[in-house]
Amino acid sequence: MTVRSVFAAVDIGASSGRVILGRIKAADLSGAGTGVELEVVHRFSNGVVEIDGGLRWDFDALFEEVLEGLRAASTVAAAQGEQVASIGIDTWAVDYGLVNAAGKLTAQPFSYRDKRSRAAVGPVHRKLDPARLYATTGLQFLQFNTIYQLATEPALKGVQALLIPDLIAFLLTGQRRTEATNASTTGLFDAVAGEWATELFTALGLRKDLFPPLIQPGETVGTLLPEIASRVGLPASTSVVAVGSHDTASAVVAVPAQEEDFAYISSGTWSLVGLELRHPVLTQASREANFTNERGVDGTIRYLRNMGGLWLLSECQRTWAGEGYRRDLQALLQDAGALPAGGPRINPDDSYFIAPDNMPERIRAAVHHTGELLPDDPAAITRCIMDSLAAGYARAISAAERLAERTVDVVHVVGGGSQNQLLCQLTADATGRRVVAGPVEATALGNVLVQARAAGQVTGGLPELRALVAGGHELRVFTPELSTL
Ligand code: ADP
Ligand code: LRH
Repeated sequence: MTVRSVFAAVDIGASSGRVILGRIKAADLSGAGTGVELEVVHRFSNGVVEIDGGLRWDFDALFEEVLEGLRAASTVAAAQGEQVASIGIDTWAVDYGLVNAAGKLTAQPFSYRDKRSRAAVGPVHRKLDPARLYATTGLQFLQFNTIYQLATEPALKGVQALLIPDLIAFLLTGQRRTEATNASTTGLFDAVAGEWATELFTALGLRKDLFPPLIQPGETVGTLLPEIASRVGLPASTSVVAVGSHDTASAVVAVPAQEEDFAYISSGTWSLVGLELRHPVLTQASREANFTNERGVDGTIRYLRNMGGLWLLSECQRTWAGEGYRRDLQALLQDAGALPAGGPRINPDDSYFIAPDNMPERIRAAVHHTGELLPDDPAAITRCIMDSLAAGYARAISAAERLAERTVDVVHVVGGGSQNQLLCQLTADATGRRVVAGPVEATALGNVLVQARAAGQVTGGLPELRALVAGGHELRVFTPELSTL
């Protein structure tokens, strides 16, 4: 009997993580894939925690969840006569852990939400002019880009920096690599050459081997360490395959676009809003508009803006729950949708909203600052967030079209936020474009597809991978409402 090969995707976002088994559905035994089936085998929550006076990730706890998820994947696969062929890992970008020569993590990794990197921006820019940084890296300025975080480290001697997915892969396999799509978010990566920008390391006095060598999506990182294999119940020959380890890179792989020119919004804690290009746009106008040129799978460029996202809402929900407010998300969105259009707005990208706590008050204060009033009412605050996000998306998509000299008439929304019908409709209204929402689990799908292609179960480039997603998942279409155009 042939044992069917399936793929384990470890996908950890800033708000939650999951381990998912992905199966490629084939038309017949020899036929090409016709779709991807996902089965969530383990879910866990994530969030920043205060440790040793800083906002960090509880990485040790996350790694235990990864092991539990892989154990579940092995059990579920075995029960169905299947074998986990490989494991792919993706998480949020930018953050890293420091690992010493003995392979031990020196501390729990800082979160990009910790304020320490803000003070490092000035000193970094005194060594490297921001215009030169952009011309090389094409990276949007964000105060928490890895380059600024590294400048706060008291000691980098004798340690290596591993981005979060690379750190997980290292603990599973003992192999140290830096996956290229995530490397492109560090501020130390050359957007044109697709290599480390070694001159930037020199200018900042950083060792050139501070990060391990690059690896491309689809290449094998290594096989499981024997002690890990026995803990999770998988053969030690199981490989960890590099995927678009930046979650946004994996999500963009699974945007179910059928047309060549499309915009996407990867909607979760953040909103990643932009286009897929063949070449970076490194112009002064692009820098001024704060667009990023992150690397995508297959050498593509994710030309996008990292904008405020559903963090604004989830933080409000956390505050309201603490105050005893009990309406669930769907009811809250319904109340917000019933309010009239044209209410007050905030700039969701303001760095004022990066830190946690007191979000409803901060949003109200930001509105008051513009001379308007926002009542202390969850529905009104939710509506303000939704209107502000939709207006921001419309601005970003128009700017991307202008800067990249492209035109799009469809906007794909993927990720957890694709379930937010109010936001999808407001986005259609604000952009004047058709919005196609789904799939929710685009990131895990992109992760699985890159593994499946590496294993030869699917073939082709991104259009072929996307066709598998478009054919097999329920998508919802929102058309602009004329009254609000
Ligand atoms: P991340 O990967 O950044 O952790 P996700 O892609 O998982 O984020 O998206 C999480 C967000 O999706 C939540 O903050 C929430 O606002 C939104 N969301 C999740 N489920 C639903 C739902 N059923 N309806 C509307 N919005 C939802
Ligand atoms: C989304 C994301 C985004 C980054 C941010 C730090 O999860 O990876 O693309 O900019 O987190």
